[in-house]
Amino acid sequence: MEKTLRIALIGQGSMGRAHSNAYRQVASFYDLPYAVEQSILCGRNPATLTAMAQRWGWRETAADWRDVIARPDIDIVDVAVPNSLHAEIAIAAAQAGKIVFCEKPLANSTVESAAMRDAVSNRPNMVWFNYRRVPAIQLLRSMIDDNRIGPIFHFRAFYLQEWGNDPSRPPNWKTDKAIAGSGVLGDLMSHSLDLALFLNGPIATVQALQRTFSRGREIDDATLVLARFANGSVGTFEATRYATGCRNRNAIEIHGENGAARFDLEDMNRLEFFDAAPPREEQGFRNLLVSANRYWKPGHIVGYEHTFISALGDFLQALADNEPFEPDFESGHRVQLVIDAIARAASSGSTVEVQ
Ligand code: SOE
Repeated sequence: MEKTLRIALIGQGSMGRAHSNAYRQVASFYDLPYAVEQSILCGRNPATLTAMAQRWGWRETAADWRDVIARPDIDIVDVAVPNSLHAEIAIAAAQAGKIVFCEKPLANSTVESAAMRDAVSNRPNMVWFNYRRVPAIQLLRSMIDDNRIGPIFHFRAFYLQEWGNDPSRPPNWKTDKAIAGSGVLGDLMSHSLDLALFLNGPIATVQALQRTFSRGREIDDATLVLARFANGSVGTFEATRYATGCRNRNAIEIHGENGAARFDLEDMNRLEFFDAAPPREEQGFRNLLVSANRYWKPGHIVGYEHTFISALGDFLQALADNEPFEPDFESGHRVQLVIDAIARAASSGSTVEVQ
């Protein structure tokens, strides 16, 4: 029998839109024993809240998240507000017995992320590291599992945006350290770190350099990291909002004994793969068009929004099957431990072990 899961989304920003779209679309692409009901959209800007609720299919609006969490007719609380509010809302939602979703980075400190992880320990939960659900990343993961690339020598990730240097852009909470916790380290590099842990396993130590280019800001506009993975491979990570010309260049490159792979979100339906097996003269990178058959016919490409639909759909499928799901708050906490080590490495100038 189909059960209805009633959602409350806390947050009316761009992630609120991406999540709303996923709630609207998921039943069209996944056969689930659940109906998803978009019950309440909660936000603090009354001037735009009603219009957003109407446009994205929310039944009701609310101004105070505490009222929403207290309601017995809500099953899932989705936290998509600025980072400094994640812990309080997510923990309260878990204590109220809800299923909890939270945007990334999970928290602004490892103390918060550990408390969040503990609070949801007996509740289904998810952190929206949506890029794990890019079909090319899923293919890459299965190729790594099949030993097509490893043993891995190098893991290289860069997440490059340019808007930090745009004077016409109004200041927002992402550049306010008290709210965002960090700059590109939490906002952009958290994605690269989650992909690194997903694809190449735990990170043992880090060295780091951070730079603030804009006068008056306290957050890192650029973060660079040298990492040693537990499996013996080495990693380099770069995240910046000052990469002139790069809109959203979230890329990874991996080199191993058996092959290599390259991925760039700006061309997200492609995975470049190099197979080291053939004779050297016949070797070369192949550019694979990767498509997700769940959505359309082969070769009919997908976009950014599908990564959120897939995260939600896979979560609901795991819930129905009583299977574990990742990325969960534990995954978010593990990323937070690396973020914390990077921040300490940058301020001390020394090599720091990841806890
Ligand atoms: C920042 O510009 C941002 O929106 C991040 O917050 C998202 O996590 C990333 O996916 C795209 O860029």
